Amino acid sequence: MAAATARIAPTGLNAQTPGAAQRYGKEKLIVRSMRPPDFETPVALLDSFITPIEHFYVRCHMPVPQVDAASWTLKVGGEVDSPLSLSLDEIKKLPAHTITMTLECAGNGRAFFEPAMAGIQWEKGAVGTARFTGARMSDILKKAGTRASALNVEMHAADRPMGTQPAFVRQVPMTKAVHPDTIIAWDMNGQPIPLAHGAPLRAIVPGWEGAYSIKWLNALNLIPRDSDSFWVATGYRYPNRRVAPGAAVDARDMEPLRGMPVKSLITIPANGAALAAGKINVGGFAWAGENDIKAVDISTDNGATWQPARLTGEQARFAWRRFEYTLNADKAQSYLILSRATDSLGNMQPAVSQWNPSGYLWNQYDSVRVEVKGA
Ligand SMILES: Nc1nc2c(c(=O)[nH]1)N[C@H]1C(S)=C(S)[C@@H](COP(=O)(O)O)O[C@H]1N2
Ligand SMILES: [Mo]
Repeated sequence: MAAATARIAPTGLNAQTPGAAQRYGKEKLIVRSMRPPDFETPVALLDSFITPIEHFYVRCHMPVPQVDAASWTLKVGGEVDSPLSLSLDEIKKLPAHTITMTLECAGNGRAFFEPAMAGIQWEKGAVGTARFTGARMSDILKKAGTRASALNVEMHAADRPMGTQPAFVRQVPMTKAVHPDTIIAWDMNGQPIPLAHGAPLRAIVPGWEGAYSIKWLNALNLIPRDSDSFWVATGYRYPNRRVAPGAAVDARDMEPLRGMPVKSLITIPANGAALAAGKINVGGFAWAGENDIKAVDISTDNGATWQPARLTGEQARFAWRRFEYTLNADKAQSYLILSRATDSLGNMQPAVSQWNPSGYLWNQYDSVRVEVKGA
């Protein structure tokens, strides 16, 4: 667990590149990469159920494209009876559906794995919760007439690869594509989706890792097989068995990521805080992809004993749940506060995350250390 608390004041590239996140209105975020823009939310700014857009993390594999909403089209083709090209206005005429979703990058927490691997060194803040409004993907597919032969929906986007990078094409299996909560969104937190978050249209595939929620979406291609896109065939895969940290894993033993594992994040107090002895409010969020949160427990004795936290606030199927705990810190000493969530299927956060070659799904107990001073 030491790795999770070692980095007390994450700064990313901010010191070298002051204002790098300004053009996206993301001044308060940690710059992990400038080009393409990859910005992480400091944990202190995740202390609200809905993450305001200016605090919402940004993950881009390639530069943000130029978009024109007025001439935008979403093409639907492949295994359909009538291929379509829909304008934004036509899509907005379909029944609107709002989903409150916790979006998290599969690589959130990558920086804590030992041995380290290549990739954006996300710590705890490549996650946020927003309300997305859009049309159901199933309504759009129905318009085109889905054929029985369709197995997956390939999603294409307007961002263009850098150098030899393959285009960002992903697929979602038909069953998830037609789920009533899978939408094609034009609105985020009550405003048109901002450019960095995929304007004018993005897929929202709730409960699954963030890379399914394709930004700048411009085509759905129904296919009778698995996509041969690099980002499906090779990327976003996880070993089907436990492997030793640093081990090479055969490509045949790698399976696609789908839902997200149970996880918690302590948003108050801040790691490293100096506090007066007495009652300390501990709070944060817990989430588990498609599953609900059943319990969050807190330990202040390195995991020997656990006390239940209160689950409070709004409940939404694919969103994180607030937890609160009152710690009676009557001793002047150092406290390591651990949080451990359990989901509706009984899955519990592990004490140690399973290492994997791409550094995905880091979900071990969260921890913050605070120094309590006598009165
Ligand atoms: N077209 C496109 N869509 C994309 C990406 C991308 O690089 N290009 N990044 C994905 C990844 S890896 C994540 S985690 C989420 C991040 O969404 P956000 O930037 O709105 O937070 O978008 C996904 N959608
Ligand atoms: Mo991601």
